[in-house]
This record gives sequence, structure tokens and C-alpha cells, in this order.
Amino acid sequence: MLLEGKTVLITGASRGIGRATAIECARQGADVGLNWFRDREGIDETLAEIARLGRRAIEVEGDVARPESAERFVTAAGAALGGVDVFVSNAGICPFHAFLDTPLEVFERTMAVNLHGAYHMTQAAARRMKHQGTGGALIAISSISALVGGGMQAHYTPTKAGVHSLMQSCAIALGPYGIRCNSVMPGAIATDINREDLADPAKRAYMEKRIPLGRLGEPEDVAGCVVFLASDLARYVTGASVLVDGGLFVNLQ
Ligand code: NAD
Ligand code: RM4
Repeated sequence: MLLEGKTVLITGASRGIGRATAIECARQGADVGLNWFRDREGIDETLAEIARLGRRAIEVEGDVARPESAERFVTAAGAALGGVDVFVSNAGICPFHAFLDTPLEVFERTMAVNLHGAYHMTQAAARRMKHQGTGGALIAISSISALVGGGMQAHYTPTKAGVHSLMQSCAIALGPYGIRCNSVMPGAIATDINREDLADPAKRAYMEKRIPLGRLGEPEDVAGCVVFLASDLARYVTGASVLVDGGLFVNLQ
């Protein structure tokens, strides 16, 4: 019960890494506030799973790309659950596209959801934590793609480097309030975001071959690391990033 008595807010919690994180936080004793967008069925499944664990959960719909969603989410979830101790900025998209003809809308939407959304959400959560005066933990779901490129991801990888950088700056800005800020960098985790990309058997086999632990990741693999960073076990960890990639990043030869 690493998160007993804590309240955790998570964006993009209707499926994938966000859902697995919400469930693991609840299993570790937290009550959870869940942001979601255009996925009623998914958020209902997440809520049902948390109810089975006997924890409180509240959901707030909102597009993270809209700045007003941030204040709404933090205020509503914070009021319903009695505060915000941990905030996980997870919502993200990755519409794979070749660089030279990426439509402007694809670039702008990816930036708006992944980077601007993370910024507004993080700022709203940090303001609330400062006001509460009891510290807190901010965690951004960055990516291995913050460190290495992707030929079909030139509009995406800068957003992941961006949220990592956001956590580094926030660690400095918010340290005086006892608010820790870290990022998690997942490698290749099988979720809806890359279902099509990994449907190509050759691409999938190539990825698996590059991963020393021999398999793609599962959302639950990432959730465990988020729980650690959210918990008091990580009380002296801030401004850090943790790769959760089965060794993919270090595998050069
Ligand atoms: P996913 O597609 O399964 O889940 C994404 C979640 O974000 C969904 O719940 C979706 O509804 C939500 N979302 C999308 N746009 C939103 C918006 N505008 N407002 C609110 N919610 C929105 O994908 P995932 O793999 O679970 O991705 C979660 C995060 O993990 C993303 O930030 C992604 O960049 C990051 N990540 C994923 C991988 C991977 O291999 N799957 C690797 C590294 C990082
Ligand atoms: C990640 C990383 C993965 C990719 C997902 C969509 O950040 O680049 O390889 O599958 O994004």
C-alpha cells in the first residue's frame, strides 16, 4: 500500500498506460481523479475496475489541449477527493507520419495535446499543491523518444523531449514547495497508440529483437515505475527520468 491516503490525478486515463496507472495507484491505496476525452466506454471500464478495488474514483471529461480543461479537472477532482497529492500527465497521441509532408494540423494537434496540454495540466496541479502546502509529486509520461528519433515521428519526439524538460524546470521551480517533478520514459509498450505501427510483423519482430528483455512492454510495466515515483520511497528523487524500456535504449550492438 505505497500510496495509502494519497490522491492521484491522471490525464488520459481511459485506456493504455493511463488506465494501468490509475488501477495500480488504486491497488496501492490511492483515490484517483481521471481525465478522459472521447472514450466513454474506456473510462467506464477504468472506473469499474477501481470500484472493484474499493477505492474512490471520479472522472472529468476534457480535451487536455484546451487550457481551460486543466483548471476544471484539478478543481473538480481536487474538491471531490479532498486534495491533490500526485499528478500524472499522461494523455498523448502519436499519429505516425512521414516528415516531409506532415500536414500542419497533425503537427499542431500533436504539439497541443502532448506538450501544451502537459504544460497547462502541470501548472494547474502545481498551483493547487502549493496552495495546499503539503508538497506533492508531478510525473510526466515522456518517452524513450525524448532521447532518440523516429523517422515517422518528427512532430512527436520533440513533445516528449519537451515534457521531460518541463519536469526538469518544474523540479527547480517547485522544489521549495516540496513538490517533486520527474518523468518516466517508456520504450515500446503495446497499446492502441502503436497498434497499427506494430501490426507490421517485420517491424514488431525488429523491435522485439532490439529489446534485451525480449518482449514489448505492457502498460502495467510502466505503472509500477509511476507508483514508485509517486510514493514516499522516492522522497529525495526530483528532476530525474526513468527509462522503462526493457533495455531498448542501451542496445547498440
Ligand atoms: P493510448 O492511445 O492507449 O492512450 C492514450 C490516452 O490518452 C487515451 O486514454 C486517450 O483517450 C487519451 N487522450 C488522447 N488525446 C487526449 C486529449 N486530447 N485529452 C485527454 N485525453 C486524451 O496510448 P498509451 O500508449 O497509453 O499512451 C499514453 C502516453 O504514453 C502518451 O503520452 C504516449 O506518448 C506515452 N508513451 C507511450 C509509449 C508506447 O509505446 N505505448 C511509449 C512512450 C511513451
Ligand atoms: C513512443 C515510442 C514508441 C512508439 C510510441 C507510439 O514514445 O516512440 O516506440 O510506439 O511512442
